[in-house]
Amino acid sequence: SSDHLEWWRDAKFGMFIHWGLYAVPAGVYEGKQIEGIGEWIMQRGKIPVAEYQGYAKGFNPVKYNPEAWAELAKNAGMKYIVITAKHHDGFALFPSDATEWDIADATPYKKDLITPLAEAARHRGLKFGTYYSQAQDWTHPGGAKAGSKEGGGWDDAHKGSFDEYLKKIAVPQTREILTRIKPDILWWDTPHLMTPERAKPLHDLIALRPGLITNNRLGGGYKGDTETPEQHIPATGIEGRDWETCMTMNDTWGYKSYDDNWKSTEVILRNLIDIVSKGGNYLLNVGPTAEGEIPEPSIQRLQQLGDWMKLNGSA
Ligand code: FUL
Repeated sequence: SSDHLEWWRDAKFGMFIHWGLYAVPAGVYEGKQIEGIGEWIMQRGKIPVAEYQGYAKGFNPVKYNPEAWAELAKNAGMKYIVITAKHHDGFALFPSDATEWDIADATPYKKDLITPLAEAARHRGLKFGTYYSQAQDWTHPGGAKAGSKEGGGWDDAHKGSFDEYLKKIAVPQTREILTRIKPDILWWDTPHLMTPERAKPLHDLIALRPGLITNNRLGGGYKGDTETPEQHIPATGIEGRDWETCMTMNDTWGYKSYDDNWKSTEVILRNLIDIVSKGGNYLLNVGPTAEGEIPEPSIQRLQQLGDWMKLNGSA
């Protein structure tokens, strides 16, 4: 049954949050601006694992205010939030028993970043989702790396078995997320090296959360509930499938200090109207800083969207 999608179909508009250690270098490595999306800086800059791990010591988001983030989303007319619980750098923003490469063990901040946001969202009647990079992991041995063969990478520390990585990291962490954070949405990503056999143990965990909505990025032939066009709007929607276009407000998901290529509020609003008129959802991204602040240009745009919503009776 697809009844569990009812709230999601009504929701139309959500906030995507790409937050992680990549906000520390914020697009600059060894004094050079690294091209491309900010959360890929480790791969783009071929940063050695030990060196990248050093960013954890500089990740102390003392200005993090989950209540304010949830309030910002709510006032913009958004009905759900999806945040990176672990992106491709392998770093968990929640305390994980499967690794020391997490907020609790590797940073001066030490406290869970995910559950407080889940609570702040739910307190306001918003649904809550977690993004989880199940295949790519550029820190734990054996994790997949786009552009590298199985077991390969740019650092000897990467060597290892992908199957072992799945067993020791991806499966236990997915279980932790589903049993402790209890999200309404699980947003898989980049299914490199995934096969039906490798995807099945992850897919089987979905049963731990009745009603969980998953996307089409697990791999191994699993289609999930939703299609996920990225940075584009399908010309005529997607026939016979639920879908959600995810988009950035500038040119990066993760924070980059010098990306000022902001879309105007008008463009963002037109995208929302275009998507909703074609039957899709719009998952609009913000990339907070390492101190825990959503960039001011994003806040402004979200507030202006909220003003429009109020004028038009939708928030
Ligand atoms: C992509 C990822 O590789 C990007 O970093 C980002 O998370 C985007 C939403 O999905 O495939």
